[in-house]
Amino acid sequence: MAKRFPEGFLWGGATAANQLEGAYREGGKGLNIPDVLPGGKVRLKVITEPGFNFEIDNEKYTYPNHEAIDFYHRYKEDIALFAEMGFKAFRMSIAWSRIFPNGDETVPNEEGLAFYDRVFDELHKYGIEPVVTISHYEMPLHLVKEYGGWRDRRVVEFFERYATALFNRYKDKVKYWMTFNEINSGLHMPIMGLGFAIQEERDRYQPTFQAYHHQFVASAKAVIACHKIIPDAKIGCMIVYTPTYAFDCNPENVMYALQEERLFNYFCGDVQVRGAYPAFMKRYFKEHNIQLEMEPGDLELLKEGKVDYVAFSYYMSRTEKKDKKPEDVGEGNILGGIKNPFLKASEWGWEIDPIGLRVSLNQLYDRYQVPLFVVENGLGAYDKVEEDGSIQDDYRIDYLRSHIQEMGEAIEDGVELMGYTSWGCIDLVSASTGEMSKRYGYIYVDKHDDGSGTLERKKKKSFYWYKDVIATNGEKL
Ligand code: BGP
Repeated sequence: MAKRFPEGFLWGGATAANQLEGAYREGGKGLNIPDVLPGGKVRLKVITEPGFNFEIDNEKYTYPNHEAIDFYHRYKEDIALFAEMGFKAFRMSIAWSRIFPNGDETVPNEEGLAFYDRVFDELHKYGIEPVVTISHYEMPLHLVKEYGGWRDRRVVEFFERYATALFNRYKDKVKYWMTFNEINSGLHMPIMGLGFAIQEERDRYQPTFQAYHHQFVASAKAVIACHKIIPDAKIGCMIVYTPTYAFDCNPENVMYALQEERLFNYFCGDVQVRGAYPAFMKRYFKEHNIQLEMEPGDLELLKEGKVDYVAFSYYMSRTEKKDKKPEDVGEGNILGGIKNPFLKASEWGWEIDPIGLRVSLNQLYDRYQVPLFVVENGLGAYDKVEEDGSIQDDYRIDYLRSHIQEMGEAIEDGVELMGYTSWGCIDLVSASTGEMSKRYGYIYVDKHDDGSGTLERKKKKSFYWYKDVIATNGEKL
């Protein structure tokens, strides 16, 4: 039995500029990180392992996100489809390199700003609230090459300028903001989150946490600017949350799981929500010989720039034990967790755990006591277009239904939940594979891994299902 979702609950879908816009050299846009990340098997290696050098090698690799699904030219058609499903909210990101093509300019690119004006206007035409991520894995490439990404303190100022330009321009159009997408993912994928490619394993310590400090200061400055420029806006942090279970009741494993959970799930959120470094990081910094360089006033800024809500993505849980062997690790468990015998996994090995979403919502709310927003969740799957043109994605409906049910339970538990924007509401390029065939959408896009396809949009079975879910405010699942 579905639970009643609150009035005004923000049902919708989520996307990111670099995964759907395409038009990667149009409108004055500069190159950014995903523009040079190849698609295919090599992608996961490039984003997680040391040694990537950010040089484009068009001969050797494919770059499906250069055209992506061409939202840049087709946003009107796509937004009309979102409106048909009854979306109340649409999560999207702004490509930093459309606004500041190199990242270190002082004057924003008018063509880039105008593009997002058109998108916001189109959304508002249908009463859809834009929910905007300021930076979703797409730092301008120039900042990466010239400054070493977030390792360089000067980037804080560039980001502040960028965020402030957005607040000033869109203050009447956007009331929901997020600073950095999945900020904690930089611990595993520094290229995507922190804008630098680690060259050796040891870079995962001093440079990584220095880069994090800069991001925290930048986030705090953006929060302060947002509150000043748009007093009725809400601005959140955004983390990838994977509740971490101990494999068994052996206290060694319980402690290990707790440590992993604190570092991955809570370190970033604690700084952004509570406005201070958590006590447990002191020991971690000491043990890994990390000495953060701070400027006077940084700690006060963190305190002042606390976020209004916690947004998070939820795809899977993680199971840990202290002395794990390589063969214990589940295939596709990108965070290195071990296989959970109680769970089935997606075709990419992501373990499906709807109750884990209820656990996450309760844990986050217990810890922070601020409104929560599920801004990503969904099933990546291969879809088949039947001869009659239909796409019967019952597996996706099952996944989403069970997760929405658990959200209802969490609301009953007392959690304050603002909304739900499922990931990839329209098929788009996958972040981890760089390909099209890992699909999440309610809307199918005729585009394939080799770049072929008409880009035609088709409604899947889940399109009609989600439309009913929204129309009944989550009553009919
Ligand atoms: C999150 C990212 C998204 C997204 C999603 C699904 O980590 O914020 O950008 O793509 O995961 O991941 P994937 O595309 O790798 O299946």
